Amino acid sequence: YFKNMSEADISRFVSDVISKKPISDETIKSMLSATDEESLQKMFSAARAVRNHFFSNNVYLYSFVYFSTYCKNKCAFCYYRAANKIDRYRLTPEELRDMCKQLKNEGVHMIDLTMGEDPHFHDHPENLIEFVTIAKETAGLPVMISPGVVDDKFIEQLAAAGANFFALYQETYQQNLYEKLRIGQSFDGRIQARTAARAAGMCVEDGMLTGFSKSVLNTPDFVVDDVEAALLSLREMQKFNADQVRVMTFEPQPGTPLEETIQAPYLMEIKIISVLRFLFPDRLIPASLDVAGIDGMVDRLNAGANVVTSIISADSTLEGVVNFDRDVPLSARKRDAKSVIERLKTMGMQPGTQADFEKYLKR
Ligand code: SAM
Ligand code: MD0
Ligand code: SF4
Repeated sequence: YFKNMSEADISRFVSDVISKKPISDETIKSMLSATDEESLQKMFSAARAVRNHFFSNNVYLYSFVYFSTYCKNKCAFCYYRAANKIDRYRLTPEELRDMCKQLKNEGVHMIDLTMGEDPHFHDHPENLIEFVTIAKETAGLPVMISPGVVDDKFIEQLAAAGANFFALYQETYQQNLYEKLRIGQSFDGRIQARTAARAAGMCVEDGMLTGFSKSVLNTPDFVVDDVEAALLSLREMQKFNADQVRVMTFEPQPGTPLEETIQAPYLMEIKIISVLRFLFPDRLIPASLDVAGIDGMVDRLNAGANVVTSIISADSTLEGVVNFDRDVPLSARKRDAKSVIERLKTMGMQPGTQADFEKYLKR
C-alpha cells in the first residue's frame, strides 16, 4: 500500500487517518502483507505522525504487578495454566503495600494489578477490592485491573473501589480459534465483561495475539493465515472501540500444550501496531516489554505505540506473563522505569505528565 507513495501521498493518508476516514479491508491486508523495507518504513513513519498528532512525544508508563500467579484456567498458550507444575506465589496485602510505596516514586503513570484466575480473589471480591484500595492509597496512582472474567456485580464493585482501567483481551475474534486457546471459557462472556466494565465507568483495554501456527492448532476449519486472522480481529475490536488496544506475539511456554510451537517472528505484531494506530488513532496503544524487552520496545514505539507496559522494578521478585527473559537474571532485565525513561530520551520521546495521562482516564 505504501510502496510507491510520495511524501505528499503519505501526508494525505495521515490527514485522512487523523480525520478518522475509514480504511478498507484491501488496504489493511496490503499493509499487513508488506515485507519490503521501503513500504514498512513508510508505514511506521505514517503511524508515528498520527501518534504524534494526538500525543506529541509523550509516552505513558505502566507498572506491572502480577500479584497472584495461581490460576484455575487452562489457556493453551499460558505458562500459568492450572496444570503447569510451576512455582507460584500470591502476595499478602502487606507485601503489596510495600511494593506500592516504592512504585510511588518510580515515575510510572499507572499500576496494572494482574492475577491468574486465582479463586482466593476470583471467588472473593472483597480480597481484590482490598488490593485495589491498597494500590490506590499507597501509590496514589491510577489502577488498572486484570482479573480475568468476573461477573457484573464484581465489576461494579471494582469500579466503586476506584479501579480506573479494566484489561481483558479477547485474544482472537475467531470463535473456533478462541475455543482452542481459552479452553472451556465463554467467548461471549469475555465480551460481556468488557461491556460491563465500560458501563460501570471504567476505561477498557482489549487485545489480540498473533503468531499461532497452523501445524500446531492442526485444524483445517479456521483462518490461520495471519493477515486474514488479524483483519477479522481488528474489525471486531473496532466495534467496541476500547480505550486501549494491544497486540502481542504468542510466545510458546514450557509445560503447555503449545510448547513445541515455533516462535513466530515479531514483524506481524509490529505491523499490527501500525494498523491499530490507523484504526484507533487517538487511543492508548502499548509496547509490551514482556514480549521482546527494551529493544523490542523501541521497535514498537517506532511503529506507533505510545504506552510502555510490563515495567517491573529492578529489585522485584514478581513475574511477567510472556517472560521472554525468564532465564535472564532480574538485575539484567532492564525492565525498570529508569531504564525505560533513559531509552525513551535517546528516541526523542519522554514520559508525559501525570495530569496529561489522567485526561485519558476521563470518559
Ligand atoms: N488471567 C487474566 C486473563 O487471562 O485475562 C489476566 C492475565 S493474562 C496472564 C494476560 C494476557 O497475557 C493474556 O490475556 C494473553 O493475552 C497474554 N499471554 C499469556 N500467555 C501468553 C503467551 N504465551 N504469549 C503471549 N501472550 C500471552
Ligand atoms: C504486559 N505482561 O503488558 C503484561 C500483561 C496484563 N494487563 C498485561 C499482558 O505485557
Ligand atoms: Fe489463567 Fe490468564 Fe493464563 Fe488463562 S491467560 S491460564 S486465565 S493466567
